[in-house]
Amino acid sequence: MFRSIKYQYSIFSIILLSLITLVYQIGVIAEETTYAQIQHETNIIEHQQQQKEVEEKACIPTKKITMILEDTEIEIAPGDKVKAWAFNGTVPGPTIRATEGENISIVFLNKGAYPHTMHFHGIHDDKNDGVFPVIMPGKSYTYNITAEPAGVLMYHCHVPPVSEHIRMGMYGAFVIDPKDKPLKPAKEYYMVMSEFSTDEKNVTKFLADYYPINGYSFQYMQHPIEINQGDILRLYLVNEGITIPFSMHLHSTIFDVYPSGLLSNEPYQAQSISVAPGDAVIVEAKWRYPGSYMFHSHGFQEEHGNMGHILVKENTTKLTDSVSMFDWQYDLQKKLQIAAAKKQ
Ligand SMILES: [Cu+2]
Repeated sequence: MFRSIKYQYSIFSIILLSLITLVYQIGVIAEETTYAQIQHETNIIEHQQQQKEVEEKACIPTKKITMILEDTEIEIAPGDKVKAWAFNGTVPGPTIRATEGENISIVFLNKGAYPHTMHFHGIHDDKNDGVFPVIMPGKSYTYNITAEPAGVLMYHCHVPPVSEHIRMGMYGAFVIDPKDKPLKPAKEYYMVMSEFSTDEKNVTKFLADYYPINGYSFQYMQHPIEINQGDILRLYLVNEGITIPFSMHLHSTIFDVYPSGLLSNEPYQAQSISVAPGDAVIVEAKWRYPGSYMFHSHGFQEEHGNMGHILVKENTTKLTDSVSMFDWQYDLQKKLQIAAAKKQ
């Protein structure tokens, strides 16, 4: 009897001990599972946070630009004015310049009477392609683009009929400096080729009345482009016309050309360079002899605004860094297009 009680007690003890062990193990497993789950969820949250930070960093614009479109009147040749749809009051609009890979935010405000957009050449998604949405009068839209590829591109309105919106003046140059490949020291200018009709009822007529460089006919005849003998003159040239190519010729030199305005292209030598509507080139030229030389597009355009002088100065010192003349050019353009127009 006593043995039986002892036996039963032993069995009971073993069962109790087993139960306690089992409960403990279940507890440990449950705790480990909960910990693993928390760890897993933490990893997901951390990953999402890192992803968000990467995306936010990629979207942070390093350059913010405001473009206000207004209906205005500008002078394009002495005594000749045209109605224009102008970015920030000028045709062409301001030249946008950025470094390759920079994130640019462009706030476009349409203060004109018609719908417009800003379309950029280059690489971007469809939200920032400037075809849709169309920006109605009084509305604004922010375009977020990355500056790529290196070279010279362009921007223009893309509301149909596009040729009319371009002829009315909605365009400009977009220069992208290479990030990791410094260019040779040069004196730098931009040249936007365009067409103007003085017939308000026939803005898109095939034969334009003026084909100016940077919006004012023959402006560089009285205000020549200057370069020292032996230094490089770098021209960022875009054709914003809607009809025929411009065949730019520089007197007394043979020059290097980056086809389509892209620095990734191998340059070649040329005596004149033909640039079709919507295309661009970068030209690098040097002069052996000091003097005053002409530049112009060959053909009909040269007698209709597309001609200027380059003054090559004698100098023994050489450029050690590139010098941008963009501000000088834009100030001259504003003075001629706006200030002169207001005087009359
Ligand atoms: Cu437009």
